[in-house]
Amino acid sequence: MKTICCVSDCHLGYMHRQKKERLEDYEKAFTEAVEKALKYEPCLIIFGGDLTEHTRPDPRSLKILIKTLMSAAEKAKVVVCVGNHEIEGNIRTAYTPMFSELHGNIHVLTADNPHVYLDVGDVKVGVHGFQFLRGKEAAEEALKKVSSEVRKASSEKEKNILCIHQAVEKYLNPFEVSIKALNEASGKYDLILVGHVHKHQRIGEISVPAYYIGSTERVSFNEAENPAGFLVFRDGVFDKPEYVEVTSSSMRRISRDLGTKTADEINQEIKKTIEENKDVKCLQITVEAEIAGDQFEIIHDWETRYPGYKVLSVNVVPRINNKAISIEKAEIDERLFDEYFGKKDLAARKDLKDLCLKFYEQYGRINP
Ligand SMILES: [Mn+2]
Repeated sequence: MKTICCVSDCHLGYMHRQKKERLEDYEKAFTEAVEKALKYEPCLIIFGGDLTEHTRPDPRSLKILIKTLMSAAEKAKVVVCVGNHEIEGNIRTAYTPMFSELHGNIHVLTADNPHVYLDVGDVKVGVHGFQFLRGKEAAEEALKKVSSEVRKASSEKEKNILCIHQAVEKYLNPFEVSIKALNEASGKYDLILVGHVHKHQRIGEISVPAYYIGSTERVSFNEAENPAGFLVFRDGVFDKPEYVEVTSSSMRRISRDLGTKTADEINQEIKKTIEENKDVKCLQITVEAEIAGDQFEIIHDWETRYPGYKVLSVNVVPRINNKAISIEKAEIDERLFDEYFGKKDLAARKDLKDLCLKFYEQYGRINP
């Protein structure tokens, strides 16, 4: 048996942090993963779901997806699992099952059509699975039913692979598939592939080789430390896959406690951190500090100041000491509005101040 490649969670069409610049990252990572996968001359490419971010993908993402799947299908058998991002209410609202119509080599796994048997060289490979199912009961029942229909491989010339897109116990909470349920099903399979959790990892609790395939590009700063890539199984060996990285936008998250600092000192610290990390494309800085003096001076428009980043997210979390909690009672009057507008550099905006004052008079007073 030749090589099998697995690609998952590409999230085409995702606009991370509303940044248009991020759209191309998901596109590039997806096309690069498939192009690189094809260089391994695989007999089979398995897609683990969530290929698109939205249930109704934008035309550009859909075009790229169709084009890429069609070109892959010219060179290999293609099996596609349907992820939660591709389904709105139920499987009828998903576009993904239609991809079966595109090419004789493309098979989409759904609960209505959960088995495909492929002649791969001299080996018959059964790929089994179903679309993402919400809820533990539905997912475990489908797993049980689908697995009961699988005939366990009786020789080296037969292999069975399960491919699902679900949260497995211990890997994500809430989960739909328990370790127990997956282990009970695992006897029928030689390999279990799962999409949904974006970090590539082996699901070590299962008695056969089982893996989260992993995503091709990160969708959140929580994934900053994850590699981005796809999986390659060579020569029918399932317990030692190769993880091939693809180009992704480098990401880093930095978290610091600055103790007690003035707004100016906090700004300087943030500026230094931003300038020290220009080697990454996506940077998140979280700074916790007890702010001495005025908070108004804290800078918020770092993204406009440093346009070289694709995403630059700076959060200042003020830590409140007990002293600060004893709130000074202040009378809200025009003088206070003047002070606020002065500190915000908006003294010239008398119109805005008057409007705020008017709204306060109209809606804000507790005792009119
Ligand atoms: Mn998912």
